[in-house]
Amino acid sequence: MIAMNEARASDAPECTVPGKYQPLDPQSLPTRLGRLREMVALVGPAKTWRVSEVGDGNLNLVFIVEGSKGSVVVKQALPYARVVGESWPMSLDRTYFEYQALTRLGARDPGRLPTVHWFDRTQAIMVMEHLIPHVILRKALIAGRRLPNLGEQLGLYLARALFRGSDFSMDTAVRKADLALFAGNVELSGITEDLFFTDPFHDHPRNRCTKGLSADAEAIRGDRDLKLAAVALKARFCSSLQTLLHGDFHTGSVMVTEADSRVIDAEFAVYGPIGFDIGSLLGNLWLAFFAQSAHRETEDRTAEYQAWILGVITRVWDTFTAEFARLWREERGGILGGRELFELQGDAIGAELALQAHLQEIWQDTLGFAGIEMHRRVLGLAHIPEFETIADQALRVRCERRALEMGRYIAVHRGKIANTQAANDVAAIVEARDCI
Ligand code: SR1
Ligand code: MG
Repeated sequence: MIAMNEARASDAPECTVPGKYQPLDPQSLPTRLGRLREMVALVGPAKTWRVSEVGDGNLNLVFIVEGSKGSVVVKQALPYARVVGESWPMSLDRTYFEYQALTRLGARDPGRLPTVHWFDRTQAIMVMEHLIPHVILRKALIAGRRLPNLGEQLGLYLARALFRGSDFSMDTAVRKADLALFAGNVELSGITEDLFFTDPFHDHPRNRCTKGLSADAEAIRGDRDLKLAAVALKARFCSSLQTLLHGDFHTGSVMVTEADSRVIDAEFAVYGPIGFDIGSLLGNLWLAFFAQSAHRETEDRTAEYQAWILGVITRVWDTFTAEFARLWREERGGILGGRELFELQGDAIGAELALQAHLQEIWQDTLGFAGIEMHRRVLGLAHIPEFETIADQALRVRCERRALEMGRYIAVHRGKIANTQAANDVAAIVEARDCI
């Protein structure tokens, strides 16, 4: 890491536009960042730069800057939500929270997040490592690529980041200060509270769905058991502040090669329940599962690739639990360490039972959050390319309806589904139903 200094912009004001925030564009970027020594060291002289804007997310500008020495990513927040436009104003502070989160999550599982080279709070700019030849995991799942290390790497990341950011690990004073810091990320937490847990279950103008699904959406708004699950899970998200979450850990927040998986886009970071990040990821993997019949050429290929996705889900969870258990045994400390009650009294079994109780609770939360994620990606504002790229509307409706059916089942029955095998069986049964 070269530098991460909020004061840097005022030390060297000629490096950026002094004073007021201004959005970058490919033409102005070399002039505005061309004298920044971190940029020159990594990319080369500004006259050699080629700049392209590649952001395809819902919120920010993302530029790739290539030059004679190398390349970097420059990410900048806009003062509004890109997906909607200027009618949805947003503060620029999300870059500050993302910078703080990337630093912490990166230290908890070294090598799994991009290096941050430079950060400017006023301009809401981060200069980061350009991950090449990585692609967004969603795109790899649409293309049907098999990634042999994916499940293990993401399971390890989840265990390390979520355990080491929790009261099982952190020093009390640091943890409380951090809790206060990320409590300030109110705008983005508010988006999750509304878009994830509430919008899909009532008639909100932000919502949209595929034409043939309007009746399904209406039925969901009248589904009391599902809405009870949604409000209970929202309460857990808001009140169970177990760890520092990535906060938006879907398959668009992971970049992959055959060998490597990297975690990006942590601007939604906030303290919340451990199962939230895991559920977001597994929910998106199940969504990818239900989209496959539209993206593979034959039924056999669909079934083979779907089996691979279900295997990844099992691998993520098994790796997560094994690593979480190792950290529990070897690193446990902090406010909730509790060794005085168990190991220090010679009661190793008690410590294992406490671990199992936590894992059980995390699994139940994981299923619940996955089920809600599967609803909001079909009925809410933020949809996913796995479904949006299906040109045949009738087929898209079938895929999305199956996702809703599974999402409902695992959210409502989250206390009764024993393990990933049972959850994957639900996916397979729903996929096989031809009345849908
Ligand atoms: C207005 S932001 C909509 C969604 O995009 C982000 O990626 C988050 O998932 C958020 O819910
Ligand atoms: Mg994002």
